[in-house]
Amino acid sequence: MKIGRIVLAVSVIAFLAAGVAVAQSGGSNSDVVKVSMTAQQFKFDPATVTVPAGSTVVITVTSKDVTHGLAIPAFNINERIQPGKDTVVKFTADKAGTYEFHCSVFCGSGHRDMKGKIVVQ
Ligand SMILES: [Cu+2]
Repeated sequence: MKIGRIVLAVSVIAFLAAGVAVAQSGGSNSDVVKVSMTAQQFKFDPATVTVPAGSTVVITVTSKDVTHGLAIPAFNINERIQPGKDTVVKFTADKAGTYEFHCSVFCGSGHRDMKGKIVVQ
């Protein structure tokens, strides 16, 4: 019965290895949503960002003209967006719903209308 034991041992090891591989691939990559965004007078592009609930959202935003701000109050985000420079904003979309984001640095006559939304579903 030696061969039977060896086969059993090999299949247990293969099973464990497969389990580890699944855990690694499911753990970190699949739930990260990366978004490239631009800010300019007087809009964000994209103005609507839709992400799955529970995902980690990484927004890289740059300004095409003057200094703007990116504020997402629901997720405690408020960053200055400098022209020509990438600013990275990161948060966990841990609650379903629609949340406003807006420009938080006065940038001209249309500043008040410079907003968008994060849709977590
Ligand atoms: Cu503004």
